[in-house]
Amino acid sequence: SEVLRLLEKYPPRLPRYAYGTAGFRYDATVMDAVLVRVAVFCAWWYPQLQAGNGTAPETIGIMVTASHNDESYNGVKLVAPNGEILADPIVQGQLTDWVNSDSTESNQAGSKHPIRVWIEQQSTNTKSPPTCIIHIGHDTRSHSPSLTELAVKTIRALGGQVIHHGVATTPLLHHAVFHQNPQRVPSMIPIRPDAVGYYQLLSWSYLALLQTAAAQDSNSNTTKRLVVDCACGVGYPSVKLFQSTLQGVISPTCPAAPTEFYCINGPTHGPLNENCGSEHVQKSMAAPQWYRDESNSDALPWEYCAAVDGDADRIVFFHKNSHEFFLLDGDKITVLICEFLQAQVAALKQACQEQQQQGGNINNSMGQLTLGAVQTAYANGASTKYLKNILGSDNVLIAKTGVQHVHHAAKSFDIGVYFEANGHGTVVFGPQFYSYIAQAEALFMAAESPRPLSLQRLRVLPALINQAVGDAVSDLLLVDAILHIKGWDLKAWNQLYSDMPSRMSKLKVTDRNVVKTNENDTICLAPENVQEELNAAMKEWNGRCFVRASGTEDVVRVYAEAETRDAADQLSAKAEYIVH
Ligand code: NG1
Ligand code: ZN
Repeated sequence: SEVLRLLEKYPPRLPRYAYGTAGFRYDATVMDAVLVRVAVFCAWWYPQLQAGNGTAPETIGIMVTASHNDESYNGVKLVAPNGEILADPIVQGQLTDWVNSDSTESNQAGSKHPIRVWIEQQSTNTKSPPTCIIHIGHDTRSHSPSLTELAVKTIRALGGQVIHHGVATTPLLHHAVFHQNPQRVPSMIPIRPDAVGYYQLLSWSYLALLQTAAAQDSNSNTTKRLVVDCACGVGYPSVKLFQSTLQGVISPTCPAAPTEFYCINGPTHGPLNENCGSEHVQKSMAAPQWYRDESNSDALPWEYCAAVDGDADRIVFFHKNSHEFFLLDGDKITVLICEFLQAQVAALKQACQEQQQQGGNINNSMGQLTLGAVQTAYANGASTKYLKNILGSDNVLIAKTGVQHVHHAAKSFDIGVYFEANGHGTVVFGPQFYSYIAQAEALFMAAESPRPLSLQRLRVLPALINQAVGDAVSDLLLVDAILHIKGWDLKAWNQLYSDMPSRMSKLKVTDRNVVKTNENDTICLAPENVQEELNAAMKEWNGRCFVRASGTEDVVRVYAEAETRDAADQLSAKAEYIVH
């Protein structure tokens, strides 16, 4: 069969492929075998996902990208049927097992891999209905189209249908899978599971949120310029498409947005993620190179800037002028969003109580909404302290590195805010949130009272925020709208708390996988004695440090923070020495 031929033509090129922090990610030259096998796996897995209750079929997604890594890498991320990152360890294990099975031959015991047996049983009759429906997209790397084509060919050879999004951001692909099931978010209008639906949803919800600021003050009719560094990747066309959709939505009744997004570093301007993009800005604490017109880079207004990564699922903000640079990372974004949400939830609660009192109808059946934040061990200690202060320490969790883990933990709250320090994050809303909002709506509607601003804001957030996955464009708009509502610039936001001095470094070691950590990366379990030595170092410099093997690069990462720059640097050096 065609599929067996593809498996033979693209044999595994590594002794073993490991499922990393966000799927498989390797040098692009060894990824062809992975794409063919991932595609087979999706076609095999798909029929097991169907509920069989007559509802619209679920779909899954394959995203070809190596995110923040340099151009030489490529990778594949899988979108689960609920639109989120594939997080099921059993499925990840099955997939890894299949990718590494030498699928052209029987194993020693003479039994074939069950997926190979399944392939052989597939009839060549590929007439309707399709055996599976799979969304596919890819980033702007030079090898992404051909790797994607391998997956497309494989799926079609198995009688599957491909919904091809071409060059897409990772969050757009998640949007498509998430909204394929129209019941996922309560919405008055159907949301299209494609790029058109994605940019429309962002446009109208962004404007709706901004409008709640106009109701507050009227002296805000000057346009701000927000420079968006797009890492020389797909974020560039994405922000531009958003802008053109936004222009189409603006009408006489709907005023123009107060911010102009000025994109720099598009796909043809320079090397992907090199000296630019969110990873560069966050890890080197420096403004990006401007590839278009370097000599003139001082001409750019660097006061209000953001940087996204190579597949536009992460974002950080920064400010630069002649004498200072400061970074607003994922931790600062978490704090900004949590403060905003907490204020809106409190205001809505009060407004509902007042409305009930006026109507002489006090009932407490609306309950309480829990607001929580999830971070990883890389979160700056000052941000964790600040969040615990405002949300209560039980509502701040530390999860294992990787959005699949952080996202899952955030779902334990009615409103769960999560960001990794590198800017990868979003907000998730649970069923209790939607029922609370519906009850509040009913309350004000019955009394024929106008909806309070807090309600107008909270009800639009689930549309603006991509609840499937971290989304740089959605986060960009959310942060901009919150700052606008608050009347803040980056300086005011940055002053919420001061980061503790920290240092993050990468170590090349012979085998990074000998470093094993506990369930949230904070304790090193192997090699023996490492944690003991780290404990002694932390005591000596009165700081915090941890080490872990990267799941996306061939390095061990070392993180250290302490009260002073000097202590953080020394603690970092000591930790590096310990794991070396
Ligand atoms: P690794 O390489 O496993 O540390 C990096 C990021 C993660 C996550 C993934 C996926 C850091 C320290 N690590 O993982 O937070 O974003 O990439 O892109 O930033
Ligand atoms: Zn990314």
